[in-house]
Amino acid sequence: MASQSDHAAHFSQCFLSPRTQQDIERDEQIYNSYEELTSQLPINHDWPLFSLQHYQSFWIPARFVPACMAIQSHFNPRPSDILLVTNPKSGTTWLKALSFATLHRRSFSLSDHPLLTNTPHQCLPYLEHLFSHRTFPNLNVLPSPTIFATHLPLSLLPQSALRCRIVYLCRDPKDTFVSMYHFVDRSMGSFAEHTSTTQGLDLSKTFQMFSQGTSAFGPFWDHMLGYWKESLRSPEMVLFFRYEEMMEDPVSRLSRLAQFMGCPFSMEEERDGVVEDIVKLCSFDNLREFEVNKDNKGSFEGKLPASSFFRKGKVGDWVNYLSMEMAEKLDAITKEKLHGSGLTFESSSVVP
Ligand code: PAP
Repeated sequence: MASQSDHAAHFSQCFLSPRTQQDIERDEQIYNSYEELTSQLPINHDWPLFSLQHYQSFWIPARFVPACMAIQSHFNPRPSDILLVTNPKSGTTWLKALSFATLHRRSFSLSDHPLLTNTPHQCLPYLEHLFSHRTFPNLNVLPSPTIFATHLPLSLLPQSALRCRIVYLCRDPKDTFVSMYHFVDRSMGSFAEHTSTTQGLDLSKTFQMFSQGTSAFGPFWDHMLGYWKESLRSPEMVLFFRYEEMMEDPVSRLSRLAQFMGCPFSMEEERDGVVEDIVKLCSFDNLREFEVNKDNKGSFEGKLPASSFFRKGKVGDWVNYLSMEMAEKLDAITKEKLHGSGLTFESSSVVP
């Protein structure tokens, strides 16, 4: 069995391979050119804390646009690799934990598991972060298969990304919005000393922006549709999940995920309750109690408190925050935008 810290260290290996001064200068120049291009894009400052830039029909958080360009030109996964994709606040943390624990289930025991001491985001960092270092990561040094994660829409990924298997997780936009609202509101508190934004976040203003598609990696409908259509075209390459279905039957969804990732559970594992053990390990109530996930100080990625990724983990919590009028409006927009695609969201009932 490997030790807990082994896996989290893997990603830093991408930056360890020796580089000549020439390589470093070349990467610097390329990133400078990405920043130059970024500075010319339309910008929106309406969300507090992060500005959005309009890049190739999507609103990308400004600080990730150069990384996005770097991913487009240099992300070259192997066919064995797996890419997890989500709209922000659709259950990324959960999907990262489940897929990490499933792929590496033979390397770690439950009592000495990396998820006990690393946040799911430390175990599986975002491509947007890996490509934000002003030098290109050498992904070939990572073990095969490696799981990557991103919020980028399909149309912004390079063609090479379609060589690897993609797992897409989406969520009822009403709950996604409410989760995003709380995340930003909460982060405003954490960032208060760095910003002048200390007042509570305006629900109706942010709701309006989200509904118009002006949100991180939005419009949310185009984000979903890109992967939905690809999952219909190539179901063996794109697995499409809904948060609500995973909540309803996590055991069967996890079995499907394992099969798709190329590491199906054996009959012995099923009989021994390995699937249930992983579901339990990665459950909201369990993960949230680990000290590493209770961190309030903003040490995650140098900024965000790990605890801000664990709020309620419920389906249908929107009823506690949105008026009926707001809910109907967002449902109508979602329905209209997804019309004819076959992708729908049943109205999600509240879990108290
Ligand atoms: P990200 O896209 O910014 O990485 P993401 O993990 O998608 O964040 O969003 C956090 C949401 O997932 C939170 O939803 P809520 O605000 O409605 O509560 C969070 O509680 C939920 N979440 C985190 N971990 C789990 C889990 N293990 N099971 C179910 N939901 C979870």
